[in-house]
Amino acid sequence: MSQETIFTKIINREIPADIIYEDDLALAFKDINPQAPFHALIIPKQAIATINDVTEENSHLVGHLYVVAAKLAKQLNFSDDGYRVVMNCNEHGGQTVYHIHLHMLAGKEMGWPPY
Ligand code: IU
Repeated sequence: MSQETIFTKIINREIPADIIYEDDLALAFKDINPQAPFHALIIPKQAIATINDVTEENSHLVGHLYVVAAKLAKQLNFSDDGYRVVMNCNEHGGQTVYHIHLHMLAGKEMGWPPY
């Protein structure tokens, strides 16, 4: 399942976002409701609705999101202190936008468990 969401509009520059990274496969932008001093979303340009829709064919896109996270962490100097990446799935996971996105949170020590 892949439907157009507000993230497709961000990819197509139809609505504004604070974009911090882009390549052929992915885009990263600041979350409008940050939950940490640094909170960005890293998304594939191809719309994949949820983790349930990840397949052998599109899994390289998911792996690529982590490559982007590692690049951003290096660029922004979060690599050593650490950071959190998380992807929510469906209602119990807390997903609200049905275009997969890796939350990248940094700039403070996180708690665990996350509820
Ligand atoms: P979730 O894992 O699906 O709940 O995350 C959706 C995130 O998208 C959430 O943190 C929102 O603040 C964020 N977001 C955004 O950055 N820009 C938007 O236009 C919309 C949601 I709608």
